[in-house]
Amino acid sequence: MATATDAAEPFVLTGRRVWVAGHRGMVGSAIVRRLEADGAAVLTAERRDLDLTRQADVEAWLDRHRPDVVVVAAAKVGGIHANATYPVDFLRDNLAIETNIIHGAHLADVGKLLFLGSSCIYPRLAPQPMTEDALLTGPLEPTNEWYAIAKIAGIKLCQAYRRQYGRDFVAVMPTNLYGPGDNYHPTDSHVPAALIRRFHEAKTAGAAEVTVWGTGRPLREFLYVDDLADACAFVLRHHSGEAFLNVGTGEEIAIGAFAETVAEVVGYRGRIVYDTGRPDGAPRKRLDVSRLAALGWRARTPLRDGLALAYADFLAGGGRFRDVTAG
Ligand code: GFB
Repeated sequence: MATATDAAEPFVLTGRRVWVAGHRGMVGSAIVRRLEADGAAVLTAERRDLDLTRQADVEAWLDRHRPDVVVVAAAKVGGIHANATYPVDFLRDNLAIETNIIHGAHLADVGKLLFLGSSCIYPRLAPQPMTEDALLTGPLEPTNEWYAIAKIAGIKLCQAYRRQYGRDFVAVMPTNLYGPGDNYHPTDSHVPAALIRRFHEAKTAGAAEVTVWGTGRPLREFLYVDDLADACAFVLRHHSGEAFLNVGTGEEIAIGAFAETVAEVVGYRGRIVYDTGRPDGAPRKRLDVSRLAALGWRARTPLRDGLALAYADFLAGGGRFRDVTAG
C-alpha cells in the first residue's frame, strides 16, 4: 500500500475557489467555516438548485463554475438504525453523488479533490486499532455495509483517476463525528446527537430514566467535527498520493460510559437503561491515526469539551433534524 506522501509543495488554499459539496451538513458546514477562515473563496450549491444524483446537472454546474478545488462532503448519512433501514439510499445515492462529483471534477480539470469516507469501511472484526491497510481484509459490519461499499468505491475512484488521468484526488476516513450542525433526528441520527437530544428531553420533562440502545458495551471513537475540518484543510495542503488517511482521536470509549458523559454534560441525573433489542453494531472501530500524525496532524478537542460545544449548538438550534431519505 502506498504510504502517505508529503505534497512536493504545500497546496495553497488562500484565494482558491473551493466547492464544498454538502455544505449544509455537519461536516460540510465545518469545512466551509475552516476554509473561509483560511481565505479560500468557498462555492456552494443549494440542494434545490443542484441534485447531486443527476450526472448531467453536476457536470454542467462544474463546467459553469470551474472551481480550483472540490471537497466531497455530500452524502446520505445516518446512524445504525438509518443505515440498516434505508440500504438503497445509502448505497445508490452515495454511489451516484460521489461518481458524479469525482468524474465531473475530472472533466472540469479541477486541481485538487478531497473525498470524505468513513471508518465503517473497515471489516467488522479488523484488528484494533484499524490501519488503512485493513481495507478489504474481511467481512463488513452488516448494519452499515451499504454505506461502507459506497465509500470504498469512492476511495477507489480517487485512486483510479490519479492512475489513469494523473488527478490529485485524495481521500480521508473520519471516525464517528459530533458537533455543531449535527442531525438530531429522533431515530436516524448518530449516537452523539441521539443521546444529546434524548437526555435533554428527559431533563426538561423530569423523566426518571433514559433508554440507550444496545448493551452499552460496544466501543466507539468520537472526533469533534471542527477537528475534522482542520484535518481536511491540512490534508488538502500537505497530502498528495493514492494513500487515504484515517482521521480520528485514536481513543475509544464504551457506549455506556459515553452515555454517562453526555448525561453529565446535559445535566441529566436520572437512570440509564439499555434496550438490548436494538443492535450494537460493530464491537469496536478505533482508528490507527499514526499515518496522518506522521504528516504532522493530531486532533485537539477533548470529548467532554466537544460535547459541551455540541450541546450549546443543540440548544441554539433547537435540535433541528432532517430525514435521511429527504431528496
Ligand atoms: O453512531 P451510531 O448510530 O453508528 O452508533 P455506528 C451506534 C452505537 O451506539 C451502537 C449505540 O452500538 C448503538 O447501539 N446507541 C445507543 C445508539 N443509543 C443509540 C441511539 O439512540 N442512537 C444510535 N444511533 N445509536 C456508524 C455508521 O456506525 O458509524 C455510519 O452507521 C458511519 O454510517 C459512522 O459510518 C461513522 O458507529 O454503529
